[in-house]
Amino acid sequence: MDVPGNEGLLGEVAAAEEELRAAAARERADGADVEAHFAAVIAADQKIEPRDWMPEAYRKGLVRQIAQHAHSEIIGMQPEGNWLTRAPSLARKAILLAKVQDEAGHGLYLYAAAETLGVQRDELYRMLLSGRQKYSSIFNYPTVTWADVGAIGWLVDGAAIVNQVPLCRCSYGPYARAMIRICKEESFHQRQGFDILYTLARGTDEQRAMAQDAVDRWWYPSLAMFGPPDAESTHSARSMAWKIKRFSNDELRQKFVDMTVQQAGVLGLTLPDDALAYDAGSGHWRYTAPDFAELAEVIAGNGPCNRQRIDHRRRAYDDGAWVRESAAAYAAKRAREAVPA
Ligand code: BYC
Repeated sequence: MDVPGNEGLLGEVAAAEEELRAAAARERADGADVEAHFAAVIAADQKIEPRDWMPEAYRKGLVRQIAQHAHSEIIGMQPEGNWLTRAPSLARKAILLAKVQDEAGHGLYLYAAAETLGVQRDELYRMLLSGRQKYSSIFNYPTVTWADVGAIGWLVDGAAIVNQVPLCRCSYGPYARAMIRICKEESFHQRQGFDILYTLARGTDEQRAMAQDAVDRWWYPSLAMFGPPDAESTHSARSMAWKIKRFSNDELRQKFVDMTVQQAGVLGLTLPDDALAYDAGSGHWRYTAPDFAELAEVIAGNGPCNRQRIDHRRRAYDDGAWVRESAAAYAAKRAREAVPA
């Protein structure tokens, strides 16, 4: 039975749909206009939305970066997940559990953002599992002691924040919106890592040594997270022109060093770099660059834990097949029921 008074509504919806189609057709018909519109939106620091025309290279570049980012969040659950059953107290366990679950959530926001660009999540998973898409180098290092959980929180999440806060102003709306939520959560993550190291650094000699050892091992891989030096970065120039990236790899790396040196002082731990020196002229800390040949090796799949991380992910994907099949069968059933015979 029709709901009285609703008669005109469907007509309005149909008219609106018609208008949308016409608008889309106009955009497609007038290529010059849409390119100018895209350029104007970027120049005015406004957002490109999924409905807008965009150059194919912009779309592909975003899919590449957002997918790589999403994969990093999901794979990034493994090194810390390794310590969930061995956290030193119930409180530490609850905090770590919340953090690891947050990473899953970040992955989901990002896969959803990527899907607005016309790719399917399942397609992206398969690209990850077949090695066609990458994830951050940092998650290919092992977490051998509890202090590594602290070092990841402090250094890895610290680097992530420096890298990701500018992405909240990325020119692509869905990515920028996802990054706002992610960054708020990352700042809690960094604080939990800092708190673990702060406690260990004030504990027994053994605990202090464990904290220092973790910082020694995670420092250079954290610096490498920012990517190759600017001169060797293949995507930076275009990505910055399109306001996807707002700062270059080296600019962000420097910002991270400047921030972290001060924090190390508060922790009472040292960073493993004898060349660290404050340069009053530039107002920055001079530092030793990470080993970029090692970064290239890790990205190529030859880091200490690459095989283990992907094998784990493949198992999880295969083990979850029944869930995907059930969800798809349920959705198909609901769709059949919704269509009157
Ligand atoms: N690891 O031209 P470039 C997190 C690749 S999640 C692996 O400078 P671009 C967290 C790069 O993809 C951390 N690959 O690239 C999660 C490119 O290869 P392709 C992830 C790297 O895109 C859980 C090639 O090298 N964060 O923090 O301009 C727990 C040339 O590089 C890496 C993001 O994904 C690397 N480190 O700049 C805790 C943030 N560096 O794609 C923490 C978003 C470079 O041509 N992404 N490559 O095969 C970005 O900001 C940028 O993509 C990057 C690289 C700065 C990473």
